[in-house]
Amino acid sequence: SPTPAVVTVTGAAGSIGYAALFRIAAGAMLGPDTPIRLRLLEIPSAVSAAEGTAMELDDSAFPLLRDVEVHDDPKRGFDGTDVALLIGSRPRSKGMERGDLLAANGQIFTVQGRAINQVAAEGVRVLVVGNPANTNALVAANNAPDVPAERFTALTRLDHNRAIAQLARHSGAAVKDISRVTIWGNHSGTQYPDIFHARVGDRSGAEFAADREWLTGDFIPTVANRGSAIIEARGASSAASAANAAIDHVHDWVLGTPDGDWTSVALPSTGAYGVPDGLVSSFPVRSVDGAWQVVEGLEIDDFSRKRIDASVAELESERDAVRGMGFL
Ligand code: NAX
Repeated sequence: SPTPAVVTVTGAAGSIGYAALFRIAAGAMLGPDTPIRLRLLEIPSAVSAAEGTAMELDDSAFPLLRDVEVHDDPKRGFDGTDVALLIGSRPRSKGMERGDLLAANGQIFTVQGRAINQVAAEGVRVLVVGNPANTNALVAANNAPDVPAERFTALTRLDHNRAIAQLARHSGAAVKDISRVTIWGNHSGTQYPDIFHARVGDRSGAEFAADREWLTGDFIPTVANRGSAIIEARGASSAASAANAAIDHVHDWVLGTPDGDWTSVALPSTGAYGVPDGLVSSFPVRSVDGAWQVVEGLEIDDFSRKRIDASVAELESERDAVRGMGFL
């Protein structure tokens, strides 16, 4: 029978963790043939809550679930991990400045990057969900010098899925008939959801993009500000949709993107599309033999270029800030 995969989830007692763990244990992330060993990593004050979740995981009697451990020590939580979902991070509290937020998270992702470097499995794949996700992934990758940088990614799949949903609603096409949407840049308000290369049923996304009033007045801001709209409506931030996107991300990374399509992933740039080397920025990517490949050669017009550059500039300023604090 296939070797079990060790999956570590940080922030396991939080909302996204709770929404993700049961689906991971049910096989939604690594497929119906891969047994799962779960490692829940939390801070000490949330270990008891994580243990409650572990009890519920037991009580679900998932056939694929081999065992569940709860830890508050990253060296134990990441021991032998094949897939690490870094969901826990320090949220922005009232009166907290951006610099304080980057510093608090710089600390967390330095410690976790080092632990992954020391104890994770050889082929470890890392997905950072906790915000600021791109820059947290950059810090973790830089603190794991023995792990290839491309194994560190950040989540923009939720933005990608939101873009598909908005395009489906606007065009009347079914979600399954929409492909080749791209999120560029940072998982933040500056992200650029690009539909110029998309397929929408048998039409081209560029046809829809030609309606600039809809594109700039509705589509782009709706996708980029969707997180705030969810908080406004629910009184809590996106949880199940974020968990779903994290599962989609790892699923496609391990099992491949569908033929003829691509997805969006934030990963360390190797210079494609003029994005400075090393920045963890979102690109159009395909998963080939278990590794991400940036889709090359897409034509980027001035409209898109300006928006990609603005988001990349924000990533550079976040990088400069964490570098100034000594995390890189
Ligand atoms: P919650 O506050 O419900 O849960 C976070 C959990 O992380 C808590 O249980 C906390 O104890 C734990 N935690 C904090 N520091 C930790 C550490 N050093 N090690 C282990 N665990 C730690 O937040 P939730 O709604 O689950 O959101 C989690 C993160 O996802 C937030 O940073 C949020 O901003 C981010 N998001 C990212 C999204 C994306 O698309 N990239 C979308 C959804 C979400 O906003």
